[in-house]
Amino acid sequence: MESWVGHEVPRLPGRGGPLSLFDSARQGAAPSTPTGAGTMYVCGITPYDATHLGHAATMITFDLAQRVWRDAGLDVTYVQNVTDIDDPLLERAARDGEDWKVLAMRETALFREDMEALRIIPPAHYVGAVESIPDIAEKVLVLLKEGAAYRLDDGTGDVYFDISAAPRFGYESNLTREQMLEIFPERGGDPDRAGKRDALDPLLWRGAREDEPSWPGGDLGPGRPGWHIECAVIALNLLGDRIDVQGGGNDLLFPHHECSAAHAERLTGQAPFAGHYVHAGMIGLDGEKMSKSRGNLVFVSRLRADKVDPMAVRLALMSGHYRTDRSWTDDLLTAAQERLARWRRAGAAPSGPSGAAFLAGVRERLADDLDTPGALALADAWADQALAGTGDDPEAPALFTATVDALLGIRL
Ligand code: 5CA
Ligand code: ZN
Repeated sequence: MESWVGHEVPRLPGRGGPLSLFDSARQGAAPSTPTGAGTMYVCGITPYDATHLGHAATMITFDLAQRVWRDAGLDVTYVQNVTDIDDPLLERAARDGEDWKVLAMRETALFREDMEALRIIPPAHYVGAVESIPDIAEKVLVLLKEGAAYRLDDGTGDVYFDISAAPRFGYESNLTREQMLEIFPERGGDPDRAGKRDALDPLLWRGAREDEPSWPGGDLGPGRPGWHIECAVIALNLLGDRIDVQGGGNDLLFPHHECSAAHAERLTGQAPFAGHYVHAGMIGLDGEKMSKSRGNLVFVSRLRADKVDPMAVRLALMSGHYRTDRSWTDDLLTAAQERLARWRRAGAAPSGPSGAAFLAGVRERLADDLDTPGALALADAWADQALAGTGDDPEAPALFTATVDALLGIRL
């Protein structure tokens, strides 16, 4: 499907270094791209509600990764999905008496606008689950034929993945079976479904139900795809058998990314599916995770309608480290608005301290697992000095402005 419109990214002098990223599988940081190209797949929205600040923070995280890779001279291919058919979408549409397709189209359009306003570099491929159904059905059939999947014999046509076909199962999330069993039903899993071989086996294909949309699945029979196979197939088709980064919020650590990796690895015979599994922290409100089910959401579009500068929203979300679960507060936004105004004044100063040193410092901070608090502190220090009239580099304000634009995505 259509992506959103990007902005020009200023070219900076020289090159940044390799990006070290925390990988959930290794439980430690490691260089993210050994080769001259970078491939990244990020789990996008299920479009049954507007983009909230949690979605925005996760998208900003992977936007930063893409910016750092590009600055290091890498050729980047970034893919993001839209889960435009799944239970939550159908449930919301039914609750509101709306056509699920109309709901998905409207919220996806709003997401695109939000991403543009936040200056997120668009993915090369923005892909819906629905448009991927023929590819997904084909891969589910392969898993069935190879004995890695099985059909329930209750007449539903539902097909499950057999996790015993994934000997490494658990390597990505590093959870015990007890922990997995606890989390699985909270995140869409159905451990108690009768007829499953293992309680943790995930759904690959849901056979057609009378009151639900379905698509022809060839030899699979009509139905619709499971969630984890959606992301595995889209990533494999567009990025190849091994990707550098599989990204999303830390709510996807298990079962989503564990199962996607298990599906992909079984299909390709290669492991690991991703060089890095990267997880952004949850954004909460007043100490609780921001989520549709809790209803404690702050929407990007609401802030935009209230004339809040999207650059201040972006700065506020970057003031904490991406891996930290953190809360959105009014104070955070106010501080970001003040910081943005100060940076703008500093960027318009006649001179400042060395722009080259500032650029090198920001590159170094971001290459270290996207240390945005460190990068923002360097920009604050540079701005303080420029506004105090210390530093006599007349080129520095322009380089300061270009650096925060290219590397932090903040347009002054
Ligand atoms: N469509 C699936 C992924 S394939 C999904 O999780 N959709 S979502 O709309 O629930 O979330 C979209 C992205 O935002 C995911 O990467 C998710 O991990 C992330 N996300 C959701 N809630 C939050 C939050 N409160 N804070 C940070 N990131 C979040
Ligand atoms: Zn996903």
